[in-house]
Amino acid sequence: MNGAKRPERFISELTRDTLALILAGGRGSRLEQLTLWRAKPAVPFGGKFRIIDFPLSNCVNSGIRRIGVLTQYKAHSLLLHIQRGWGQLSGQFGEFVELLPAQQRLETSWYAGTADAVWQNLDIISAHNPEYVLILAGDHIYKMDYGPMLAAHVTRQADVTVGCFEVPVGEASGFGVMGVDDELRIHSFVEKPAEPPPMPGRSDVALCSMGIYVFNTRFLFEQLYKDADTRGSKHDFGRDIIPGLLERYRAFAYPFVDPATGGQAYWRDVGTLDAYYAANMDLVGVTPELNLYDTEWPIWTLQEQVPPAKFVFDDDGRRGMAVDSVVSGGCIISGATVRRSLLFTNVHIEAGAQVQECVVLPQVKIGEGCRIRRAIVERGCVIPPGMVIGEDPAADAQRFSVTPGGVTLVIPEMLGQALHH
Ligand code: ADQ
Ligand code: ADP
Repeated sequence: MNGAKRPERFISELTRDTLALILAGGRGSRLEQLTLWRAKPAVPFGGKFRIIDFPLSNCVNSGIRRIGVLTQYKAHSLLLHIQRGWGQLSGQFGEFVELLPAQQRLETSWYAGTADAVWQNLDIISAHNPEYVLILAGDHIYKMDYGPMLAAHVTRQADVTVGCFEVPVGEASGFGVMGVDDELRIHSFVEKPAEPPPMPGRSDVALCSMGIYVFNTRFLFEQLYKDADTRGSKHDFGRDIIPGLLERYRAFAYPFVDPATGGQAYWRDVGTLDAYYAANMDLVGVTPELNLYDTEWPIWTLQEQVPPAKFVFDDDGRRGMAVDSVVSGGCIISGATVRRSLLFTNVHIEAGAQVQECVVLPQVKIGEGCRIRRAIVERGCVIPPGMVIGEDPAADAQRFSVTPGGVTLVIPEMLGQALHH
């Protein structure tokens, strides 16, 4: 192993020898109307990003610059974002983000499970000839250096390494739950168990899979060939591949901890509208858990050509202002007040409007005198003057969609507006 000879280059040689595959093709319907026409990884997040920018940035910042994105359902918006925003990794110096849509080849069909999605791209993976394949989900929000995970994988002589973190037992049934020995070797793995087994000596937490995996390439191929021939397999990493290899092969867990504190790191699967809303709202605080201003670990995205945000008095001398808020480029706030909100690109808010605790996606217009609180406003909505949202849940439920947590989701169709963008 090269690491023994040149320790200072150990990790960078591993990352250079790795191909990342980002799975971005699941149906992901729990974000409801936000995923009506776009895949979950393409959903806007954090004022100017898309969810997929997080795993993509993690790869680039980790030094993994060969990346395939496996797309399937409702991929148009995602494809445009990646082509426009990530096209600069265009093959020069061997770096690329390659789009791998389903149904590209004869005799294959739509991707069945996650393993099938990778299986259908075996020839493309082979052509790149990586030593390791890092499999990631396109819909998780976190900042992670994959280098140390690769290093742990190689040092332990693992066949596969699974990223993991601790989850309260009551919330663990949505995950793959594993049992490990003192060396972190995985001895059991159950996908989404109804009764998640807790960690030994810690009855309140379960050790869960993040759905991210490092494989030795040859080993991955062997497992995928075997799985393709297995009757009854759903061709899914969590359901079939990982549980099926534990007995004979070396599978290890890699705990995702915050390198600064040694404690659990920030990781979110913004699976529901309430979780999506909470994760966005978190960012308007003074010191959010997820720091987007960290120059050590920038989150890269499509930089749209927009003018700076602008705040002006209206004709009646009312001040246009935003406090405790994130305001993106192209926004104009004219004699309106914005509090504890995120405004994505090109949001215009007219005189006298009050916007509080809202997540406002790009290209929205909020008319004069509107009062809106605790809402997610979808891209392209034009809120007519004087409309009140978020003050009367029963009335809102008639016109809009209200989450169990009491957040109102507004999309153009609910306002009687044609598709717009
Ligand atoms: P889930 O999140 O339920 O569990 P899944 O629905 O398979 O896993 O999605 C994983 C990723 O793959 C998502 O990014 C999704 O978009 C994508 N995907 C799903 N089906 C796809 C397909 N056919 N083609 C391409 N992409 C596809 C997984 C693991 C659990 C783990 C959780 C952590 O199975 O063990 O605990 O992730 O969130
Ligand atoms: P977004 O940034 O919100 O993902 P884009 O401007 O990137 O939207 O558009 C991506 C593609 O998504 C568009 O070309 C269009 O095909 C589709 N699209 C945009 N808005 C809608 C909509 N309201 N309903 C259906 N498809 C839409």
